[in-house]
Amino acid sequence: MDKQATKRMTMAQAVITFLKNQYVERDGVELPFFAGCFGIFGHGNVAGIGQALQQMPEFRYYQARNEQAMVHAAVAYAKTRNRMQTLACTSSIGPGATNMVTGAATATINRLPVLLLPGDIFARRNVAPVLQQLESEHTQDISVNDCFKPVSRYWDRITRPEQVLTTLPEAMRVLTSQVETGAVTLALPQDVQAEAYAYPEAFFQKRVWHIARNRPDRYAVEQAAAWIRASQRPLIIAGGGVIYSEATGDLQRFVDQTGIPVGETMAGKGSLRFDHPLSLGAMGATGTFAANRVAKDADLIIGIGTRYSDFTTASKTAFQHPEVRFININVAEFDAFKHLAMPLVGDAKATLEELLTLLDGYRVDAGYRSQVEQLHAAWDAEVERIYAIRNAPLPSQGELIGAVNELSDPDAIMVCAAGSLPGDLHKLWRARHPKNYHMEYGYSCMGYEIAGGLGAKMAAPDRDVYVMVGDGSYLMMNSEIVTSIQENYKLMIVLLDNHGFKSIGALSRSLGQDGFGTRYVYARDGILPGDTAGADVQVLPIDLAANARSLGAYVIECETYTDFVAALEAVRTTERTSVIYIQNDRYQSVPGYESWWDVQVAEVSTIPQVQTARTEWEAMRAQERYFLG
Ligand SMILES: Cc1ncc(C[n+]2csc(CCOP(=O)(O)OP(=O)(O)O)c2C)c(N)n1
Ligand SMILES: [Mg+2]
Repeated sequence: MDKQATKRMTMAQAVITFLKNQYVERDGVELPFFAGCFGIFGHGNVAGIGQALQQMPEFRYYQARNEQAMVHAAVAYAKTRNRMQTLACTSSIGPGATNMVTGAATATINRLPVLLLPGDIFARRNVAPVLQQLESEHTQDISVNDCFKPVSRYWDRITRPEQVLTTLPEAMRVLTSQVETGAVTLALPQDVQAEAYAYPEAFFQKRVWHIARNRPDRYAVEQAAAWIRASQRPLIIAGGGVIYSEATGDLQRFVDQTGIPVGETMAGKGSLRFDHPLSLGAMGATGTFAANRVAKDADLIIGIGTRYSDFTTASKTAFQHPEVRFININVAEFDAFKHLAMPLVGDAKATLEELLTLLDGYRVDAGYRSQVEQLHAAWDAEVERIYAIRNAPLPSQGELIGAVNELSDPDAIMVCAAGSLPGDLHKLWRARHPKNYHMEYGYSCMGYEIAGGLGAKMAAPDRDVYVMVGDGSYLMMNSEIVTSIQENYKLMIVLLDNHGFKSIGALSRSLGQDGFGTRYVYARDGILPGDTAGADVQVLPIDLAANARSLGAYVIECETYTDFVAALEAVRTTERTSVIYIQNDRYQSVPGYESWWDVQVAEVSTIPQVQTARTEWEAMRAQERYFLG
């Protein structure tokens, strides 16, 4: 190719042509990085990116219903593909753009790559203020797109067409970086999108971004091996990094050789099969008694690919051994150093390999191992007990989770994000492969579920995708049912209606606040009734099943557990997105297991229950620790 040759095209055409030619490679497997572009057109992108997409149908365009939802779908796509592939998202200016801000935060907090291309106001300014423009009295160099800055890992505004020559490579560096990845936002002024420039043709040649497996410092690995050999009660905490690094096979080898047990975070669940005898299941505030008991007395925590959220550490109360110390295997130095750990800054797979060779001959003490195996078995029996509850008249969430787990194909993906479901699923879901449990719990964003289900199904069309969603989340965002039907991606949506917020209701009661503002009922005398009102309330005339049907879904309404089981059988063979609607009990809960989550209670209050809750909170608060090595 003549390196000097140029081609005149619009900035938008240059962006799409470039994206189409970006590939990634890891372990010899090469993939196109972008699976296409989601979008909703308006005056801010229709004549720019919209025109380019129309002209280049080989870069697939997907028409979404809501900009936030399309970013969630792209996030879920990237999660399902272990960050090796994603989609771009194009929006108009103004509300179309700001609708993506929540999606950007979801991506960045979960460290999942998405490329956002919001339209922006005219760079040439003479026609300002344009429709939907936020005006400022002190500068013309601002637009609503500046809102993306804190929620993006890379942010840029393209005010001249040639700027993409330096910006797009930076965007790719960040998106494919296992450390820095998240939302990349390129604000594209609507006039500049349509301006032509003579771009060097070399810019558009196929480019393959190698995804490195960085290795940790040798001294640190040797120290870590020595720490492991010296420990009596080591525990691995497996986070999302194990799965994204595709290190689950290495983790199992490590566990089999050393006998060190594993607890799993929300993002890390599925790192080790649920039935491995050294699997302790979920770790932390939404954890199992098995993981939480072992964590409490562990003298060494080996965190792999975890950022130690408060749910994982039970707000720093999970680890009570007076001399507990940490080894953190993480691609990100930032996470590797948390809790003043021995930092193994590197890829999980590469690091586990190195560490394992240094642990030749090491095994945990037989007494410890047998204690772990007993806890594993006791936990399994607890799951069995909860799966077998048959609550009446309304079924319990635990038994419904059991039915979905047992009646779904073992290769399926279950998607969830917010409400009381994540805590129950973290404990109860029996993960049979690393993609079985798809939980967005970095941002726990209500509304992610159905949109995320679409992204997961697009990324894994051969797998069944089950979306588990509460009525609150369903009401917040059900729009992508329509997109799933338009694109023929069948979702199996399990809609659990408990007339409001079961999760925040229970939290509210635990704080002495009677579930105030968490029930979907009419106000009485201008006040929304709480839980002490019991059944003495006027319910709202809402029909969510009819709502789903109106969007084109095939809907099965259930009343009993038996109906639910029959519905799960029936949706296996339906042709399009199907919704199983069932009401469940607001009060029948899966218990917590010897853990805690810090939500600060009012220090002074006129309500006695709040004062009691405050006393309990103070006792738990006193158990929070600093880990100082
Ligand atoms: C966008 C967003 N807003 C608010 C919250 C806080 N929040 C967490 S769970 C929840 C209620 C969810 O209700 P529903 O989906 O019906 O699930 P349930 O709690 O009933 O299981 C709320 C409001 C959130 N996580 N996300
Ligand atoms: Mg609900």
